[in-house]
Amino acid sequence: MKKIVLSTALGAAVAVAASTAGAATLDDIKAKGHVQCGVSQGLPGFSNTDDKGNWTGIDVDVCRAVAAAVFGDASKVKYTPLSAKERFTALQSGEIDILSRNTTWTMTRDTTLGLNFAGVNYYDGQGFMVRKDLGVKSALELGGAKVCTNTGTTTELNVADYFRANKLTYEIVAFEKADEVVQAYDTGRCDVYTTDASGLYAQRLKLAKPGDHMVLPEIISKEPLGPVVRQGDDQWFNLVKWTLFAMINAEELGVTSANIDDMKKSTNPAIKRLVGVEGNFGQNLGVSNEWAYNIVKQVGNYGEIFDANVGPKTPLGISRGVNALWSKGGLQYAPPVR
Ligand SMILES: N[C@@H](CCC(=O)N[C@@H](CS)C(=O)NCC(=O)O)C(=O)O
Repeated sequence: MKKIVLSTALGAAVAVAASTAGAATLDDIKAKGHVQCGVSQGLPGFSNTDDKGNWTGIDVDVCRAVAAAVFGDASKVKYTPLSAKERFTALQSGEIDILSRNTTWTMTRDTTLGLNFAGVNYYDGQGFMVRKDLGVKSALELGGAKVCTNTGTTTELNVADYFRANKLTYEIVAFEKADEVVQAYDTGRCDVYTTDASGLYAQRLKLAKPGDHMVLPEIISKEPLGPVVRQGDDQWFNLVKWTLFAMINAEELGVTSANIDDMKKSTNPAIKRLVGVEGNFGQNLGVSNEWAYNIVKQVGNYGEIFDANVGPKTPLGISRGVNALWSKGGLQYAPPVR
């Protein structure tokens, strides 16, 4: 990371992390030619490598969209797989430019880590998975259970709150690596696997017999997941934030990767601004006015990205639910491009 050298009153030079002094992350990224993106170590639908070793997922698509906005080329991304525990340090130290790793926006993370959450690309909540033959139909029947989970996550605190509030005892079995949690649960070291509900659907695919397991109906927390950047660089923060907004606005306006070339001829002013034929919206972000055109053309609008990675036709099979657009009864809402 770039260091800024300040002179102190005593004349000694101190190096200050550029992140806290308004570092030009966008300039650094343009100079090195790629976006360095922190992702998970493998969570299907969110960030996971396919059989050719390519990263795919809804979180990966945020990184690709950012690269499309900056370079007009969604492939200019390098990935750093990170455990839950490692992720914030990697961003703080400048090892990565953006963290896009099923990370919950909480007040503590937002206010004490020197980081900013740029939005929410997936509204989630914590759930529980059990073996069907355990015979349990509700989380309220889990008193005395051994509960498997990941360290360094919001999950541990939520589970403690939930069991305490419901006067249930439990024993936590926690691991740093997600695959260790999956294996421990699959081999019967615990009765319950708890994490974000989307994570349960994703990790269930890795179990020896996915059909032998069920997700219980209770959702015990709010887990708004989204991309994170360092504090102190508003230009970069704006770029990541508006990349997300562009994908949501595109869906709302009916602009897709398939029709965006025709949409360039649209007479709708909101579409004209989004696709860059009117206004200087890209320039104001420090990139080309084709920024949103490139995002949608190369990566897709929010709905396309959701459907391709986690939607009903994927192995995860998740319906839009609260992740539907606000105009369709969901929570996904973006301020206008104008
Ligand atoms: N959203 C929660 C949980 C995130 C988390 O780390 N979940 C685990 C379980 S789904 C995970 O990502 N595993 C995949 C990995 O570590 O690569 C948080 O931000 O703390």
